[in-house]
Amino acid sequence: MKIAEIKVLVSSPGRNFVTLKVITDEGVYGLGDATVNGREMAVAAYLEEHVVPCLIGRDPHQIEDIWQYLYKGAYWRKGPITMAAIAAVDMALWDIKGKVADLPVYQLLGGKSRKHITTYGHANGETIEKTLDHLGNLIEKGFKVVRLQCVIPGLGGTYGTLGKKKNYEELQSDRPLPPEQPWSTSKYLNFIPDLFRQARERFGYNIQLVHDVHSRLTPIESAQLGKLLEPYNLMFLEDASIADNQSNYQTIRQHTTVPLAIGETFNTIWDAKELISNQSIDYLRTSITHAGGITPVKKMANFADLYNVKMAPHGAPDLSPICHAAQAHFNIWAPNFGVQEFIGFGSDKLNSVFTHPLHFENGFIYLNDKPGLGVDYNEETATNYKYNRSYLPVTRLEDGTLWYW
Ligand code: CS2
Ligand code: MG
Repeated sequence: MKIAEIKVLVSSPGRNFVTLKVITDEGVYGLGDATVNGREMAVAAYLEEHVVPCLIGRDPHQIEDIWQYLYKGAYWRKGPITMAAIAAVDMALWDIKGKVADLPVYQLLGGKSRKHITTYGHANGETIEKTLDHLGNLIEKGFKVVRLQCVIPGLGGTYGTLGKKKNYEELQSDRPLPPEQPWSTSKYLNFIPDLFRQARERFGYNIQLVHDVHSRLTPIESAQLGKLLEPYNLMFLEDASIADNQSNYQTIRQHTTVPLAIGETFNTIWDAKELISNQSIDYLRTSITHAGGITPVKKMANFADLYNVKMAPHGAPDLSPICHAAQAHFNIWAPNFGVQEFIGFGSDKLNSVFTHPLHFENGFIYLNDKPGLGVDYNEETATNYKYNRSYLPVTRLEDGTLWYW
């Protein structure tokens, strides 16, 4: 069997996605997600110009060798664009191998370690009351874990809230240039503990809660927030601070026992090695698309398991259903799986292009037993949804200083 053709497919069914289709000379094809939100065309070009020519004629079963070729052989290693491109190839090759073996990919990884995949949903609102009403709705839907994000009074829209938009897809559609959002750490620190105090008062401690700081605090500010949130027993505090300097998390760890999660922006194990080996974190959030594919993320999970770090893959709406399917195969296998972020299966538009083997019930994702990843991509329908450049926002402090979004 040889790779005969590779297509880089860009479409925007509600938001932009980059999909790779690897087609063999025997007609079997595999699919991979190559979407980097706000930088989609950089990955598409990397694939078309620099990766595809090297793969035509290769044996698609050589997943590990092709991964090493694209990683070590690139010389200019690592980074979000390179690793998303490699990830898409890797996902597609696992898809092909599963189809040829007539087995779902999780069987090739080592089989099921659990019957279903625990998820966490997103509750957000303009006020604490509306956020907690949303939390109540998600509890009724069966979620065992929920993320709380709320507009900070005096700041207008902030990370994780929809403002006047109805859903995440609308958030991306109107970004011809990066929108600017204000930020105030003091307003945030003075407000967030009350969100969780009221959540516990209203719903008690059976529901597990998480919160995404989105990397906006300095290490000591994260430590302050962690200590303030300890009475509310969060499952984890995500992206408490930037970890370009991984020892930032040792500072946080010295001051608070709140469990820490990080990793959605990581693209190799080197972004997380010290965080894990120093036991500075509790959950690793790397996604199959952003971190190079199933092959490396499986290795990261094994390394993290040595230090009792659990996997909590990123699951935002900018990861395509192909990534979510690949993560479901990984999650059902991973011995140290923790929780999967889940924002629903998107719109009719999205589902007219992508099909996947997942269904959601009572807070859990279940995986239907189809060969490979169990996904498909309708190329004809996809042509109805043209790519439109879109950016993530940027954030400025109230004095105008550019800050982390
Ligand atoms: C967020 C993401 O889901 C999360 O935890 O951090 O929604 C993130 O903002 C987006 O993936 C950025 O594209
Ligand atoms: Mg996040």
